[in-house]
Amino acid sequence: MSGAVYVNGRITTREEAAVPVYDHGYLYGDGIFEGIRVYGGRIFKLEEHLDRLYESARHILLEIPLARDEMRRAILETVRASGLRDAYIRPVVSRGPGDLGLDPRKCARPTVVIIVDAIQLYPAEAYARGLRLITAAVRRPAPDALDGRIKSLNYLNNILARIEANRAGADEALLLTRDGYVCECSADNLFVVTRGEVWTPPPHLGLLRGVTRDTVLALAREAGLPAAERVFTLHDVYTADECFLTGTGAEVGPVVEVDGRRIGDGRPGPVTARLVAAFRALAQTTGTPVYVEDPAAGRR
Ligand code: PXG
Repeated sequence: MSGAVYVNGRITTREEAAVPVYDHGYLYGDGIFEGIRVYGGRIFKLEEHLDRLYESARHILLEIPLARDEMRRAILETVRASGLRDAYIRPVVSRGPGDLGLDPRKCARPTVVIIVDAIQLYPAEAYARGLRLITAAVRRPAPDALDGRIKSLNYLNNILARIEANRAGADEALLLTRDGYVCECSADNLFVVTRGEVWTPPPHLGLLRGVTRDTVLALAREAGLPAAERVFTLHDVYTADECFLTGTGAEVGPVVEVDGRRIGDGRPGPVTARLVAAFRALAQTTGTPVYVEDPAAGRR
């Protein structure tokens, strides 16, 4: 058995875990999720991921049937049940089983799933040589269509972009806003480094405000680098000294080519390398410990 899965209060195996086909998460993508990493038995940025989970729920008027403390406890219990010290955690809260109409009022109780499994790492070779991106023809939805800050179960836009990248033989797709500004990648945020300044687009453009993104902005500032949210175009990407992407799965990944243009000298850059090292150090040394007695449960 690999991993453990919590479904509505019961922890089971990957093989046995199931949700009803009438769940509106399945029928309509009506729900939200998170992607969290466990490094060396510690959950990285758990509180930030919980913040975003509850904010996404609030936006879509989904009442998570667990209070935040209960959700935190359920996540910890599921990781413990998996026995894994390095893992990927996927909490998913969907509208729950309803009927075939999309009206969420038919769904009596949201479904809560927490998947804990081994992490599928990107090949180390991709980090050493750097990633190649293409700009997708498909655009990120405008925030007044579907705000990218909701980490929703509607990933078709991202998947269409990813298919474009796959068909072009690229590692990832870069998506623009309706107005042509750089937004984010299919499952990662994007940064450029130009003349020592670190830029990433602001969340109101309709991107997911990545936990890794916010962490890297803070690490850059701690390292004394000017780091800012800026609205910019592909011109700024093509002419950047360095480019990298950030995400829970990818961590900090150097980008060396975008739309056939070599970025900088075509190799992972020094600022990126510093941020990769700073991020790894933080991920290995901080986080919520999983395998210690829960202080609340410890009172006898
Ligand atoms: N933008 C989008 C659209 C995302 O889905 C990020 C940015 C980065 O956010 P974090 O908080 O992870 O720094 C994501 C990340 C995966 C995976 O397996 C990641 C995401 C979604 C699905 C899978 O890496 N989201």
